[in-house]
Amino acid sequence: MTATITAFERSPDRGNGLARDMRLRWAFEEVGQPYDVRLMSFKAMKQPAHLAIQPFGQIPTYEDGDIALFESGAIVFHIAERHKGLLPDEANARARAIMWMFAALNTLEPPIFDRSLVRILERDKPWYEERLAALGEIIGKRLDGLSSHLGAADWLDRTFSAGDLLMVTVLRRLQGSGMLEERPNLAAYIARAEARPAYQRAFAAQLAVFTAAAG
Ligand code: GTB
Repeated sequence: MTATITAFERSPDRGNGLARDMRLRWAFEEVGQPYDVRLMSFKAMKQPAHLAIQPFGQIPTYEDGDIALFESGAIVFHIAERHKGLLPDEANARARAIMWMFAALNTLEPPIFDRSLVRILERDKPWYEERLAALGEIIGKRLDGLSSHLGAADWLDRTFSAGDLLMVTVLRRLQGSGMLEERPNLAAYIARAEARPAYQRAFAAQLAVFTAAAG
């Protein structure tokens, strides 16, 4: 059976691959599994049928036979557990890959996502500059830790894993901020991931949705 995911019918990021369905699309491509996509309007995302699967009225979701999931990290993990290609077989290496999945979503993503929200929602507030600077400082420290760990390696723990996949989708939100350029090994890490054929296919698929909607 082919899994179905949900995605924005018209992504506010204009096909830049920043919406979180990109993580699922990329994971499916890495493990060589087909997937279907149900495109959703903002209105449909808040209707009972979708809320029954995603209680917060968001995308993405995943449905396959008798299982329905939300939370992009949980879904990537589910895909990675069911198919080879995103988690090592060796137990310790697998645990470390899962650790990096959590690091991406728990340690890096919160301040990076907050920064995006502040830039969109709080630009006219008196605290805007101060808040942005404070978040920039927190993010900088996290990036420094990540950059030191990565060093000259290609991936966070020897071979590409779901940890890298999630980390790169989180870091891409900082493109254009200057923070990645200040840490060239992180910029190169993202470029290396974006050059993967699976990434390219996933990116093209989500961009095609935006292009068709913009028509
Ligand atoms: N923790 C959840 C997960 O990882 O699945 C978060 C899901 C989530 O934030 N979904 C967003 C959503 O549905 C889309 S991805 N938002 C609509 C709503 O809450 O009503 C986040 C996102 C949105 C927009 C951009 N963008 O424009 O660049 C990027 C990412």
